[in-house]
Amino acid sequence: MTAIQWYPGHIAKAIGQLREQLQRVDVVIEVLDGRIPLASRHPELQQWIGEKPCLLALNKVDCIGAKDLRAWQDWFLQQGIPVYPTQGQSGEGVNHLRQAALELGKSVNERRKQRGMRPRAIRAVVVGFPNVGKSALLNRLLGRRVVESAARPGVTRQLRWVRLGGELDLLDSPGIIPPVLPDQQAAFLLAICDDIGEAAYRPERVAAYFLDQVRAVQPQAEGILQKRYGWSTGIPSGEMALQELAERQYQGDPERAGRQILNDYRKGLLGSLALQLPPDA
Ligand SMILES: Nc1nc2c(ncn2[C@@H]2O[C@H](COP(=O)(O)OP(=O)(O)OP(=O)(O)O)[C@@H](O)[C@H]2O)c(=O)[nH]1
Ligand SMILES: [Mg+2]
Repeated sequence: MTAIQWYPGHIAKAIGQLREQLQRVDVVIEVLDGRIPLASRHPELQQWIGEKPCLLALNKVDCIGAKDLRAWQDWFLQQGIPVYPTQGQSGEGVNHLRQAALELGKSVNERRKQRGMRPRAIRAVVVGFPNVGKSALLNRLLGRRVVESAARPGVTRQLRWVRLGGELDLLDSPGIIPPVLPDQQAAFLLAICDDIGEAAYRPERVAAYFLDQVRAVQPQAEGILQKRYGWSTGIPSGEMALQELAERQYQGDPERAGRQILNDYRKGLLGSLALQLPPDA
């Protein structure tokens, strides 16, 4: 069984540049995929950031249920981490995030004032795993479409400062991911959510994992899946369900069946389904 690993060259390069730029920023905005908040949190980022103020944007929250969102907000609060639910597409929650970033960066200008210097724009970097919606959020924070944002991982390839002469300067950065993914369950979740390149996995295996995961964390959604894919009740595993669907509708090709299911989920056609719940929920 081959493990899921994905570490394209542009990411290795981006990490070096990002760590350099981190010295120059006032505030770090880490963007998480709201469907899989823990699997999409970069394990080394906190260490790189050091004492810099950091806030979390829990993005794509339109893709999860209201109850699960509340549970995540409570959980992060318990950890003492400020978290801001956002929707990069509609812009929902972005004003709160902007205010929080400005508030966290405020001390910069207080210090400058004491030294008789003029205030400058607060510098914030938007970081996170690939395809979690960093560029979409950045465009929303700025109020216009400045950087490219599209539905596949690896769209942003270069770090780019966007200065509009206002109170906030923003640095867009390519999605980053650790060189190895030791937690393969998390790697499967990243694959389901299209947060790593599709060359790194077999869609049929990832789709089968998805079906098992939905059954484990969102059992109420099983009826929706059965209806949509014509399954009878009691198919014991995601793999068998996928095989059955492949034979019935895809000329025995589980890869095509798997792709269909993953696309349906990513487009929200299966409903709002978080795939990770807070550890104690
Ligand atoms: N449903 C939903 N989709 C979103 C949201 N925010 C962004 N997207 C979509 O997610 C996809 C990825 O968005 P990008 O802004 O390119 O993500 P990124 O993190 O910059 O990706 P890379 O540059 O590849 O690392 C796009 O199709 C966006 O429209 C959101 O809140 N909800
Ligand atoms: Mg981007």
